[in-house]
Amino acid sequence: MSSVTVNSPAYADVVDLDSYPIHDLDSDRGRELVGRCRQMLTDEGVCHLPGFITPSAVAVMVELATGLSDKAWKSDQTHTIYFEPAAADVPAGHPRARTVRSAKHGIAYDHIPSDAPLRRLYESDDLTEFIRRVLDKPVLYRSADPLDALQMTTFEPGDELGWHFDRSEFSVTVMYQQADKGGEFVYAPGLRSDEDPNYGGVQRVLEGDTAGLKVLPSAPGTLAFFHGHNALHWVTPIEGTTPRINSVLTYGEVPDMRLNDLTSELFYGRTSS
Ligand SMILES: O=C(O)CCC(=O)C(=O)O
Ligand SMILES: [Fe+2]
Repeated sequence: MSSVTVNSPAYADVVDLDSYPIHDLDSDRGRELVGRCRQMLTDEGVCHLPGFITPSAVAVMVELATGLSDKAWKSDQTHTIYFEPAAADVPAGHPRARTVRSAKHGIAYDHIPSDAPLRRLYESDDLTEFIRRVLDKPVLYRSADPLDALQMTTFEPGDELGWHFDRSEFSVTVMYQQADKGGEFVYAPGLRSDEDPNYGGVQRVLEGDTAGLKVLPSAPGTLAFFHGHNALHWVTPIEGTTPRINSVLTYGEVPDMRLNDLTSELFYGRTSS
């Protein structure tokens, strides 16, 4: 009798592979999944996949983040929405002159145990390939940064991320725990384009106009892709007592992507070199 050995991926307990067959991307179901994600990204600038991470893996990550809280680096800074120095040669209230506040607690990659569910998933080539296909990139690499490649962020009560446009073209996040209140990811899809900075529209949002804003559904276990370069977004201040906990998964189109020392000091309190 012949036997067939089915190799189970190292992340088989981490991803709901029935709904999200990232181990089998060339199958009909795999192709359908990638197609659906690309369509969502094109239509909405975001793609959110609820229940991507299994509840048991989510629970382990929450426990890990809680146990590592004394290793989390608290950053609290003001910056412009463009992460550039505030402009002095524009009228008061202009988006280039305004500053916002961002406060969060970052747990570096090297504190996350190598058998942690999200590390096993992040370090698999299957996930990188799934993300590459959804983003339609010719090549995609995991970040080479020992602190930033896969981190966990805890947003404690009072923490927030001020309005900003990401410097990078896209981001990939996984949600583990939502706050009781606040901690919502609010965004303005397509508010600017590479051709048009739309300062008037940006100023209106900064002054409190909520027309056109959306909230990203972020139940625990959701994996999200987000084009944050042209969509202004913020994470609203955390209220209540439960921290918001998530991970950002970092990728690049070059193999040796790392943070510069200044950014590393800011977000992790140290450099990796
Ligand atoms: O925490 C989030 O959901 C988004 C984080 C974000 O916008 C960023 O890191 O630039
Ligand atoms: Fe962002």
